[in-house]
Amino acid sequence: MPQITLRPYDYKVYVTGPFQAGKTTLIHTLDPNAISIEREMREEYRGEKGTTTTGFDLGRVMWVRKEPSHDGLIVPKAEYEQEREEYKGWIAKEIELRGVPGQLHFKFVRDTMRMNTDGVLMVVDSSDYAMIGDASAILAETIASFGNIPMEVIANKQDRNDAASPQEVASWLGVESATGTCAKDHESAKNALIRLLKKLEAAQGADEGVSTAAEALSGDQ
Ligand SMILES: Nc1nc2c(ncn2[C@@H]2O[C@H](COP(=O)(O)OP(=O)(O)O)[C@@H](O)[C@H]2O)c(=O)[nH]1
Ligand SMILES: [Mg+2]
Repeated sequence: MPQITLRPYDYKVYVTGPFQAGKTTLIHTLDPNAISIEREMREEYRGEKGTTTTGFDLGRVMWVRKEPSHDGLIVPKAEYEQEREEYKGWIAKEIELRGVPGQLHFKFVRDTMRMNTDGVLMVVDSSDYAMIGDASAILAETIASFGNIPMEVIANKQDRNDAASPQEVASWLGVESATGTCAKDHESAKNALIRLLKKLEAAQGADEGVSTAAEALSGDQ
C-alpha cells in the first residue's frame, strides 16, 4: 500500500542570498536533476525602468547515514531511487532545496515561505565586496521573517584568490561563523548542507514531542 504523507519531504531548506552568489550552482552540484527558472523582471527603481533577473531553483536530495551521529552522504533523489538496495538499513531523509531570489517584496510570500521552511542556507560571494550591503539586507530580512530558524551562512567562491576568508565574511555580516565553499565542488557543497542539517536536527530534537503530521501518519506502517 502506498504510504500517505502530508509533505513529500522530511526537511525543506530555503537557499537565499544576493544575485550571482552561487545559489543555482550549489543546488545543481547537489542535484544534477534540479530545475531552475530564470526570468527577466521589469523593475522600476527611482523612476528608472530596467530589468533584473530573478531565478528560482528546486532540487531534491537524500541525506543518508548509517548512524545518526555520522555525517553521511548527500545523494540526488533520482540516483537514490535507482540504488535503493545499497542504502538498505540506512537512515534516509528527503531534503527539498529551494533557491529563492534575495529580497521577497511581499509579506504574504515571506509568511508562506516561513511556514514551510525548516532551515536556511544563505549564500554569499566572498569575492564580491560590493555585495555586502545587499547581503546584509537579505540577512536582516531573513532573520526578521524566519525568526530563530537554523541557518548556515555560506562564504562561497573560496576557490578564487580574491575571496575573503569565511571568518571575514562572517564578521562583515555580523554572524558568529560562516562555512567556506566552492559551490561547484560536491564535497564542499555537501559539507555545508550537512552542517545545516545537523543544526536543524539538534533544534528539532530540542522540541521533541511535537511530531509532524507526516510522522504521525507513517508511524504505524
Ligand atoms: N569561481 C567560482 N564561481 C562560482 C562559484 N559558485 C558559482 N560561481 C559562478 O558564479 C556565477 C553565478 O552563479 P549562480 O549559481 O548562477 O548564482 P545565483 O544568482 O546565486 O543563482 C556563475 O557564473 C557561476 O558559475 C564558486 O564557488 N566559485
Ligand atoms: Mg540563480
